[in-house]
Amino acid sequence: MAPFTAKTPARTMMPFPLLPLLLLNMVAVSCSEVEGPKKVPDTCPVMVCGSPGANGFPGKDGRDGAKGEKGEPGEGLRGLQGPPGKMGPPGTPGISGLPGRVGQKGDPGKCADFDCGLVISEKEALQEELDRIKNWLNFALGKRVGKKFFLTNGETMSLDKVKDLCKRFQASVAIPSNAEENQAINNLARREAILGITDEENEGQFVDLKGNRLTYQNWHDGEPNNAVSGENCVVITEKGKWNDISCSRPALAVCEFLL
Ligand code: FUC
Ligand code: CA
Repeated sequence: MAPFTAKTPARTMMPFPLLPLLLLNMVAVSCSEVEGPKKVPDTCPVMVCGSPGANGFPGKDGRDGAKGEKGEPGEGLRGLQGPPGKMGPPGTPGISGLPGRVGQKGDPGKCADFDCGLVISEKEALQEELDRIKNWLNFALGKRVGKKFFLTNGETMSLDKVKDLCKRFQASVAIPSNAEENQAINNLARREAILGITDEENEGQFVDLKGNRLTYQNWHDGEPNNAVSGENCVVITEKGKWNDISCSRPALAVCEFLL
C-alpha cells in the first residue's frame, strides 16, 4: 500500500504546505504495520500507539494475612530417636525371693588369745572331772561294757514305762548286742528285766525299738512261743536267757547309756 508518494508535482511550488498531511500519513503507516491485516481506523490517537515499554520493578510485599486454621497431621518420615530421658523415681520393693541353699560349714572361729587360754583350760578341767565320775560309776557298778553303761533304778514296770524313764535320762531301754552285754545286764539285774525288743508290728519278727532287725539273740529253749493271748515284749530271765512275755507284764527297768 502506498497511499502517498514523495514525488509530487507540487513540491517545487509549495515546499511545506503538505507537511501536516505527510506526518499524518506516516502515523497511519505506522499504525497499519502494527495491527497487520486489521482494518485501519480513520484516526489514531498519538498517545496510545507506539511500542510497549519495559516492565517496571515488582511492587512491595503485601501485609501478612490472618492466621489460618491448624492443618491435618503430616505424613512425613519419622525422625531419629531422641536421647534417653532422666531416671525415674525408684519403684516399690518386690516380693522376697526363696531362701538360698545352705552354705558350706565355715572354718572354726578364733577367739582372742586371753579368751582361748581360759576356754581350753576350762574344757580340759571339765573333761578330767567327767572321766573321774565315769570311773567311779565303773568301780561301783562294774557294768560298763565297751561304750555302754547299764543302769537300773531298781523299779519294776512295763515296757512303755521303762521307755519313758530311760528317755528322761537321754538313754534307751537296755538291749544286748552281744554275749558280753547280755552278761552285763544279767549281772546287774539278777532277775527278770525288760529288754528294748518287740514283735508288735510283725508277729515273730523281733526288732529293736527303732525297727532294726536283731544282730544278736539269746532265747530260752522253746522261746519265743507267743504264749497265752500273745506275747510281744521280751525279758532277760535270771538265767540270762530271753523269753517273750505280754507287754502288760512288769519287770525290772534297765537303761543303757552311751559313753
Ligand atoms: C512259758 C513262757 C511264757 C510265760 C509262761 C509262764 O510258757 O513262754 O512267756 O512266761 O511260761
Ligand atoms: Ca514266752
